[in-house]
Amino acid sequence: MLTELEITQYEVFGFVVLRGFLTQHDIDTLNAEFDSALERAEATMERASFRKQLNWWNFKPDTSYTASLLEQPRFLDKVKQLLGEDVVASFSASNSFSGDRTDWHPDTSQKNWRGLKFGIYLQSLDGTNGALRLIPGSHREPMHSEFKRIPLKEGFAHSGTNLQEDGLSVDQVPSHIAAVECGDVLIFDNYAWHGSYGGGEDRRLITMGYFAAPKTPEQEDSVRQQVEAEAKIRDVFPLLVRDPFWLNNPDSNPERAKWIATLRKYGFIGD
Ligand SMILES: O=C(O)CCC(=O)C(=O)O
Repeated sequence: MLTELEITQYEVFGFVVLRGFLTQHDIDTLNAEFDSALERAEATMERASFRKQLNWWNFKPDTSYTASLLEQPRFLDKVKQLLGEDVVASFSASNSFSGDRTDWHPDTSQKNWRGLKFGIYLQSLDGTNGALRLIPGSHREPMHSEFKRIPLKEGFAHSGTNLQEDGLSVDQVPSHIAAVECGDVLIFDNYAWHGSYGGGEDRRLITMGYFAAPKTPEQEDSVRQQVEAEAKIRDVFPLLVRDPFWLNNPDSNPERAKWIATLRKYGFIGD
């Protein structure tokens, strides 16, 4: 379980780092599955943009351990502490970055959305080689929207940025550098602005996305808009797919069955 201090950090800063969270078995298995899926991704698509990013979802049989983290209580219990009991797991993704930067962006600016992401880097990182940078407090207004006033030099998938040739480059923006050892796990709010700088070849990141099940019409709208956002990003990254292997739920996991029903209801999964 998260401590009171960890919950407070997440609430106030918009992120928290859990140190030494993974076992060596986790790290070895995640890397082995990553190797096999990376080969498929390299054969399927080009690395996108200056990020030189490959991005796929872990719902095929050869990444089943990675996907199973979504359901493991050591992750899920924490999500429930932060978002409430009724949550939905939306994706388990892997990223290989070979660019030296990721532009500043939040995962969403969609109003009435409540969601978070786990970030698992499969190597130790600091400010010199691509650790995630976050702007503390940018998950909340007014900072979240105020940040859009800053002219930025680089942009990729997020439309809400003020892109200008002479804007700030990633490393010129004041931020917290979330240095990690392999085995640490980050949790960050989907509204938090983040980026990275200094990365090398094949910098590996596994992410897991969860959101609070919508309770009001406004929240339902925001979830539907997220479906549209997901479809747009899939145009760039065609391997962001919920494979039938995961949807078939062979072990009849009750949490997964509930998530799939909600994902289907809002249109994340077609018929
Ligand atoms: O590590 C990076 O370069 C960026 C990761 C990121 O933007 C994300 O997971 O949303």
